Amino acid sequence: MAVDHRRFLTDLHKLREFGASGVGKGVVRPAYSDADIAARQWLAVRMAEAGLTPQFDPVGNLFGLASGRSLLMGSHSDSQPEGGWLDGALGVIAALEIARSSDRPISVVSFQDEEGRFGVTTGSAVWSGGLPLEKADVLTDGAGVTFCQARSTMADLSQSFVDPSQFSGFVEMHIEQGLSLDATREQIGVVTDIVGIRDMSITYEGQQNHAGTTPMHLRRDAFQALSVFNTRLNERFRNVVTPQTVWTIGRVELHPNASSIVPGRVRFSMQWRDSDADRLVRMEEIIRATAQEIADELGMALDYGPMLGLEPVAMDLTLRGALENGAEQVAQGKWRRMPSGALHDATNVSRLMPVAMLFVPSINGISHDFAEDTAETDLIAGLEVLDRAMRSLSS
Ligand code: HGY
Ligand code: MN
Ligand code: MN
Repeated sequence: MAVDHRRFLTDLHKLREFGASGVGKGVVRPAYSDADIAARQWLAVRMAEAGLTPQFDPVGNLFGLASGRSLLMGSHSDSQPEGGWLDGALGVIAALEIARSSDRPISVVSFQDEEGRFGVTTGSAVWSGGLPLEKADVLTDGAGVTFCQARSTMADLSQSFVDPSQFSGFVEMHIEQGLSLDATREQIGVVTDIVGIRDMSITYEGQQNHAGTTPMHLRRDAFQALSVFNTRLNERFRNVVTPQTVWTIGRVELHPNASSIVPGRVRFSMQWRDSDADRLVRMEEIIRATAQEIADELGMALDYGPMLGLEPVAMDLTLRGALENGAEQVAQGKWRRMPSGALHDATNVSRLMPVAMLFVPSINGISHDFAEDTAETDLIAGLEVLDRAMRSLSS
């Protein structure tokens, strides 16, 4: 049976209704929010209608299982706090459409908390054995809710994890979330490898005090510590990084966050990514040394949260070859091989089985923003590539 473009697009738009932000096509569907859980329940019904057996695992990863040995396809359906409608959702709905139309058994998955409300790709990290459940359970979100508390709000969770040995491999379709394909008007990217990441929180504790009466030279101002840290880190990284290396302080909690109080405490996220595992280690050494130096200079107590991370991984050559053949048939002269600078569940799944990934363009390279979008013709081209690849694998 051929893939049904209309049914695929209709389901993609239907999934967007869960947590639709009201701004453009954006969604607000963080892991374990009411919108996320409702979307997963809707997906479970769609899986059952496709002849798959839906199963929620103990952390809320949703599998739609084909009987017997199958190829697993999918991605995630949770979003960033301000997310786009395609990040993750595209891979899940494309997988559903392939499962409905393919002659070979295809299972579908929507992993939980890929966007890292609690960790880094938490649901697939736990399922793949990369993150023990007891360690995941004590991770907290920005508001102090634990992963254990959040997952216990989901009903219908199975007591056991899905056995990965029933799957022969994993294929994930995703938007690129960068500028490469859009800039050159190419339609398809076949992923060669996915970068590695480290992520942890850093806390400086100084002395909270009155902003009018505390002389500058006596202050132990936590915001000043963060400010100096950021500037010095950027200088120190210069000799170590490449143009592809990235690092981000994306969340800052300043306490008590009031204009007439010298801030006594700051907790902030420190994340860095690179395709070279050794460089990730070197960067960590610089971060820790710089943070300690500033703590000593400014009289701050320094504390670190748990270090989370994923190593860089290469895609499986056989599955990748099938995607390349599909790309050549659907988008001749308009596709390329490329690395992924964003993280994906495929990194975790590669611990268990061969994995491969396919990208379609992101308009203006924008993602993790309500403005994220992709041309409909490119969404369909991606689905067609997947379909051709699956057919060539079964023959
Ligand atoms: O952050 C990432 O790369 C992914 O979108 N969670
Ligand atoms: Mn994603
Ligand atoms: Mn994302």
